[in-house]
Amino acid sequence: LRTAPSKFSIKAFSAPVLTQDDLKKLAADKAVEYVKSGMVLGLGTGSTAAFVVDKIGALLKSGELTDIVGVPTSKRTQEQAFALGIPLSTLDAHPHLDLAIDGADEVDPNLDLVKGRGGALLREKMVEAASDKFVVVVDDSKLVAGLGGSGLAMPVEVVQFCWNYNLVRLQELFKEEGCEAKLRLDGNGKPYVTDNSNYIVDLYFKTPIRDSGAAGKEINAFEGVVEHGLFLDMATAVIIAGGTGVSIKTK
Ligand code: ABF
Repeated sequence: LRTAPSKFSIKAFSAPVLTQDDLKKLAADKAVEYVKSGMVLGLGTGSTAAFVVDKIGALLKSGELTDIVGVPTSKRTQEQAFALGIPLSTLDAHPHLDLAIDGADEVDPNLDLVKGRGGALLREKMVEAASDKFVVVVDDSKLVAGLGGSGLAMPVEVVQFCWNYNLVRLQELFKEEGCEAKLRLDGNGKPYVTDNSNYIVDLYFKTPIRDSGAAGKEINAFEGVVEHGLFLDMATAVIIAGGTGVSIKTK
């Protein structure tokens, strides 16, 4: 009997295990395919959006993209983009954006979102609402059946003045969902202060929000509430990276 040459032997192998960061990067790379030279771009915040900003910086450096203007959604992103040499602007100078790409904390089957666990919800909402297209990049851990259903926070940005007054009102508003409202703290146990010098009240629900459209309006009707983390009817497409690959959901 002759044995087959080793180059024809069959070797058992296992598929590489993708980390959460690998998945985020896969989604980010896919989203950057939507970016074309000459665009005014909303630059998101968070670990997934940071991969997008890195990639745009690299493509500008290699010359594959030219003439890009970025509008950052946080001071963090502004610093990252500046360091990468991405030309930056503001909504004042560019009130109309071609495309925004950002992460999310929860995505429901209607492509409605919870955002803002990274603390940048106000600027994110302003920039993304001003964009023709808003592409969301997530790994599949962010998918939920109903918003507020992950057991993690739904943030509300409030003015510092009498923040506890609004915390109590918000908790009361969602008492049927078993809401617990907490002031967000920073790493030193002090109130977390947003880029806009406000505080954040995080809402934790025992059951998903029943009517997120009504909830968003009721939250914003509270004097002293600046913005909430429900991003409803805003996403054009959601790019989801999971163990089986990347999928794109559109409305
Ligand atoms: C931003 O970053 C936020 O709106 C959201 O809170 C967060 C998601 O972060 P990550 O991509 O790190 O999970 O997009």
